[in-house]
Amino acid sequence: MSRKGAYPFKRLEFERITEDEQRRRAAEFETRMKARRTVRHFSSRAVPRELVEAAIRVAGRAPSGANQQPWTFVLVSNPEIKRQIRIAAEAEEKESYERRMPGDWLEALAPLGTDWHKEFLETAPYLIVVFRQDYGVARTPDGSERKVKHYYVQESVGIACGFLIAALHWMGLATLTHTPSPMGFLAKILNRPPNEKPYLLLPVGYPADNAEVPDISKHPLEKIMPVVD
Ligand code: IYR
Repeated sequence: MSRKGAYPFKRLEFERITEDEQRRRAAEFETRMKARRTVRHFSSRAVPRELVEAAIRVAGRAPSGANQQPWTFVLVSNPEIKRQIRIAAEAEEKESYERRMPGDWLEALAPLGTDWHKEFLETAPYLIVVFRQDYGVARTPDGSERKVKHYYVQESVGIACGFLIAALHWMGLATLTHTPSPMGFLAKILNRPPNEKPYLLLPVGYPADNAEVPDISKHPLEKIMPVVD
């Protein structure tokens, strides 16, 4: 039976491990992931670029709707571009904090101590600016461009960002999930095509020596996992 345009299928490679090894890995991963914190105070200490590239390769392995991989990870280390991003982000954030955000939003954020100052956008050695591709662009044989519908874009890019953040943490790097609002300026500064919309701005680096984080907790399993046996 042949299906039009179908991929050839191959045997799944699946590593079988003992239950002891599964438990060991579960505990190791959980211990490491429990230690992940969003960091807002970065050191300017350089990060080997190969580490960030490895993490982005991992993100690019994420599952996506129809395997369309509707993401672009722009890697920024150029100080002048980081500066432009900081200036534009702070202008938007200042407006948001002082005028746009309703009282209940400001109240929800107050315990975290955030404000419109975004020094980390210049201090962190790398910014990964994640774009979602709302549609693809294919070239037709006559050389013109055709829009290709993408499916489950938000979900796919969200999953890829989860992979990215976990990979960076696993390799000993700190991240901040930053969403300056609105973020249209990122597409302009980074010269992205019209099918790409900013999704997440991820400063990457080492925490500053004196970095502090709010003493928050996460919901226990019982609260997030109702069981249906
Ligand atoms: N984008 C703003 C506000 C902000 C919003 C939420 I929801 C947060 O969890 C944290 C901050 C900022 O980055 O400050």
